[in-house]
Amino acid sequence: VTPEKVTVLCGGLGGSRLVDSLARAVGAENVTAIVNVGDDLEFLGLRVSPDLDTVLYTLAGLLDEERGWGVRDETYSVRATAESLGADTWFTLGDRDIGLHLVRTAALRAGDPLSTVTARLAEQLGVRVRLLPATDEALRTFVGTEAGELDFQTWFVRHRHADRVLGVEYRGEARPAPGVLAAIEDAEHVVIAPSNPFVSVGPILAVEGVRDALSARRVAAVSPIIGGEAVRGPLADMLESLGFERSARGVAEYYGDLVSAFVLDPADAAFAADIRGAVVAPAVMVDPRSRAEVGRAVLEALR
Ligand code: FO1
Repeated sequence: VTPEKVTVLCGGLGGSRLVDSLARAVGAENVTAIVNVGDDLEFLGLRVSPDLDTVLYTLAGLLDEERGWGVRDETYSVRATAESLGADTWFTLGDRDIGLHLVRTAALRAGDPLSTVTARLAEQLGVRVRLLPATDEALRTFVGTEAGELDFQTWFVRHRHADRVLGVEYRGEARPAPGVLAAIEDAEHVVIAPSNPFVSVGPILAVEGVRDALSARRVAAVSPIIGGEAVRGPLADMLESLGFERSARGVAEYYGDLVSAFVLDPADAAFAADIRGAVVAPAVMVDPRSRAEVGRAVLEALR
């Protein structure tokens, strides 16, 4: 039997849960995740890739599930020292997490591309899903707000995403990382994870050649909105402020022709008639035990 190869476009928490669920359904070695890097930042000299790390930590069983980012059982000695020395520590880095950022930052400074560094980190953590940053180049997400334009993490963490988002922009001429386009072209199934379309999936779609590669494939998206609300994060408000309906239908409208199957939670079954390729299946993956089931349902919808 030929195993089914699946490629997933994803951001952090929602994305990592779908990747985990698909890995449970078809085997980790058959799953490739193309991950957003538009949220990446340099903080206290360290290069942090929050979405890559959320996927890594989820698959390695290390994620702080309650918070949805970082490592569980963390300590914060480094942060306390930095603060006592006058550093501004608005972005929280735990000691264990910092260990990973040190290794990544050193390798990048030595000239290794992010994709190579990520593959090595995955191997060290025993993660068998193939993780590809969407690009090895600098692609950064900025949001336009009434308080002016802010880089993603300043808006999201420092301002606690309180400012209404009036526009989103991806900066940088980013070419796809090695393997990204082939992973879209060669997979049996291509899935857009239930991640924020504007700030998690949008930056991946902005990478050169990705939209074209996708438009040659049948692509399925899993709704990040359940019953009119995001499982977590500011997506529902963003849909509204960016001119879309605050619903799964609003997300389907954003993707438009790019997507030919759209997985909706039973709570949103009423929208099915208005959405091209709508498939109703349970989409909640908070509980790790229910995840294999969601992965199987998504694949069933695609077959
Ligand atoms: N989110 C927060 O709300 N506050 C933080 O201090 C914070 C630190 C942080 C450190 C490492 C990391 O991988 C993620 C971190 N996040 C934090 C989450 C992150 O800002 C967002 O969840 C993602 O970028 C959105 O996908």
